[in-house]
Amino acid sequence: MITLYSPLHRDHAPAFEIFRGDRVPAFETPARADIVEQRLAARGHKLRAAHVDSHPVLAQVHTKRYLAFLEQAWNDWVALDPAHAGLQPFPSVWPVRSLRSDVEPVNFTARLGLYSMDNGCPLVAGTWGAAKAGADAAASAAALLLDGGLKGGDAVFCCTRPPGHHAGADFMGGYCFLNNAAVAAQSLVNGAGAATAKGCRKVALLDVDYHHGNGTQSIFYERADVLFVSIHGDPSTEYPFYLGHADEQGAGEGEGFNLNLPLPAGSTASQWFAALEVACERIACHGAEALVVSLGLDTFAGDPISKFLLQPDDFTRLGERLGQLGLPTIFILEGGYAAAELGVNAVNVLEGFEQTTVEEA
Ligand code: OKP
Ligand code: ZN
Repeated sequence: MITLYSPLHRDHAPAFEIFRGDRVPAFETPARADIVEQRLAARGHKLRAAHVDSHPVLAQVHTKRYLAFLEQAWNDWVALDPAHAGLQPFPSVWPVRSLRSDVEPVNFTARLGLYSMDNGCPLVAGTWGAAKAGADAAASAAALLLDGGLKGGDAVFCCTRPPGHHAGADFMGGYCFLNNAAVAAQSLVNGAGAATAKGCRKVALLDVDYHHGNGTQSIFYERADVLFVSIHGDPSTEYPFYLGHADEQGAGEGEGFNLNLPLPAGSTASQWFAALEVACERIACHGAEALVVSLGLDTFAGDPISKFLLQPDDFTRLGERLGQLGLPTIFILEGGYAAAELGVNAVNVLEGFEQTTVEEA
């Protein structure tokens, strides 16, 4: 399987995050992508660099003012005081109900709050570069599938971080800055790549991260061309708390094109695979010409911040089931914080997928 990778991810290396009011080492670390990369290399998978600039697609899935803020955020922060170069900015004020979000303040921390859903996105000098490299990989993955004629079973894996699925059109959140899965889906619709490569009329986006992909859901909520399906921890008790319930089914033209399958914290592999069956049936019904998978591996039983009970073999089984859909597929790395096991678990999904499609060909 083609894997897209850039070492720029390492420049996003926050020293700490805020957890229970305290500073703790960041869970979302460069080691994550490096461990996946090492496992890929050990299994003989080849790495490639992205070849498409995601800028035009980013402007379709994110707002202009959010992109402008994010690209300049570190410079603005350090311009306030040279001592800021050694500090991670965090928001401390947010425009919740009754406050205005249409007027962008001048104050840096107020702007950071305007463009954040939580305090879970530590910013460093290399954040924009790492996030942009992830978006470029997503756009490139779509171009590769389109250039290949959207053949069933063709797949590209984006071995990128930070993750993206919590990032909405105009906000960061939950370690996410740019929504890579949305960039991939939108690129497939656009028909990037060769002049002859027509875009997809229908795309399915499956999010298997433990945490609901609120950003991705919200970006496509009123669209029928991109079906969003997610299996995740029940937001009544699990992050991101304020989205991801089963009654969110889409709106306007998108009515019926959003499917949330929340499961209680502590759910077993058999419960999880029952939900996957429902997800796959919905995706098959959609008549999608391509699939984007937000591949979070934090459903693993050993994950330090999540509460599902999947084992390494279950990830192979996940890949096999996705392979049976017979669709050209983009896998995008999202969460997964048991770093030592992340390589095996991620590559198990990819190899499960490849085995299945090879047998069917
Ligand atoms: C990201 B992904 C705030 C920390 C909040 C929430 C978990 C984010 C998970 N101090 N962290 O979906 O794996
Ligand atoms: Zn997650």
